Amino acid sequence: MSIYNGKNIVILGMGLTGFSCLKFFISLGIYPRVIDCNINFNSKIFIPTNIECCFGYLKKKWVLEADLIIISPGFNSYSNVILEAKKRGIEIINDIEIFCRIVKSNIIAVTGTNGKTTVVSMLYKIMKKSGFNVSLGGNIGIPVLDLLNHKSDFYILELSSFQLEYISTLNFFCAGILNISEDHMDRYPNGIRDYIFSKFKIFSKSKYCIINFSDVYSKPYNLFEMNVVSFGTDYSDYYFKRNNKSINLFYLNNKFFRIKNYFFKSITNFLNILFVISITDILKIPRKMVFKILLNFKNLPHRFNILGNKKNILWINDSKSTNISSTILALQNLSLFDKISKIWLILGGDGKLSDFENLLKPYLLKLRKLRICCFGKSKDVLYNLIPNISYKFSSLYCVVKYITNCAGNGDIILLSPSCSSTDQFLNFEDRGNVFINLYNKYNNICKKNIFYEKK
Ligand code: UMA
Repeated sequence: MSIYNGKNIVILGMGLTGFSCLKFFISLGIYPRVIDCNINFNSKIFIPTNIECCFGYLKKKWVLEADLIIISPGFNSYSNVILEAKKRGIEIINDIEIFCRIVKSNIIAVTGTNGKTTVVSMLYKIMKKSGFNVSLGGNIGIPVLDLLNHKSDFYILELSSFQLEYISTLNFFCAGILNISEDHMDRYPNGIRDYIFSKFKIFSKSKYCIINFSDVYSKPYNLFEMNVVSFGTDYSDYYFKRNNKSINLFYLNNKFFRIKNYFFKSITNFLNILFVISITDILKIPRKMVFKILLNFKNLPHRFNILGNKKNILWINDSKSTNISSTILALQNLSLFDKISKIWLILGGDGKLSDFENLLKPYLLKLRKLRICCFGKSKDVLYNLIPNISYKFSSLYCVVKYITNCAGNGDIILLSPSCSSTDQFLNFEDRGNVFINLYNKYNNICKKNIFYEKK
């Protein structure tokens, strides 16, 4: 008998998370109810016929008569029904909480606004190559309950703020926040404080807490109660210094590595590297092995990927930039490039109620070089930031068509939209793939178009 037997359980959302939770309960002989609000929900055939389902709306009665609610990260915690369930004291948890209750192995948990998928992927690769029995899952796209099939000594979990909201069994071996900046403000009506609060939960009872000292929002007030390993500025345990041709990495003021010619053309990546090394040092993985893997680590797709330099115009796909800070980082990265003529910055999508005023402030001085092309749901807000250098379009297709007519020698075309993609695309990958196809098309690169083009 498990602690879940005999309970009236309802699963909210039947995406990746919901399905893995349903599989888990069925394996225990428990048959929860499931709800998905999508009217066009088309995965019903994958749900066993003895499961009670509600599709198209959030059936309040089922939610409020449940003993246990299993919530998917896409559900808004501030919806009336969820608030009412909380008021009535109904237990609400998620797949990560179920996982943490079961697993006794060491968990390395990583959160942050930007870069989490990259660092967990780096860490996983290094640990695997070093002979650790390790699994990777979470927000990266692998629901954690699916990891239970592969018994591991270490689990690396990428966690979003939405996932952290509903975990109470937090007892990680190592927890880290890469960075925090404004994102998902449509889900946090009380503003960034709630978002930060949810991220800070990751440190509760963690044996090692990896903290970014160069990031204002990432430092918890109770630092002195934690076993902190810091990275970032030169007041940190791990930091880097840049000179003309190389980057030097330091640990406790001792230089331990010199990176020549910036093998990662991105400032963010140096912080990511330090974050990873702070954990591999705890695990006592030889640094030689760590660097061997890091030096060969290819940027994940859609993250500041240079597509090519055709007709002396550089195309960069940074479709994963779904928030302001990520686009600011992309613009900062451009400072590593010599002799730029114009930067054609492509912004647009669903702005998630972000305050875009913050986006371009640091770049006001360099505006002569900047041209902004906006599309999608937030195009008007984005256009109005600096109308005299901005252009509006209905779609990414129209944006690229326009830019290719105007761009010239030494220009950079940067897709770094600052918005989520779901108003016009399936996800950021879909948006990035459309951009890649357009790059191929306008440069007469004959690659088989495996992705469709949106016009
Ligand atoms: N749904 C409702 N009502 C709602 C919201 C959603 O019924 O109010 C339904 C949808 O119709 C859909 C299902 O719920 O059928 C989708 O659930 P979901 O949005 O929670 O998504 P999952 O498929 O379960 O994927 C989730 C994460 N999604 C989100 O956080 C939005 C995935 O992260 C994650 O990979 C997966 O769990 C496995 O852990 C994606 C993401 O966009 C990559 N994350 C955000 C980010 O990185 O910025 C946080």
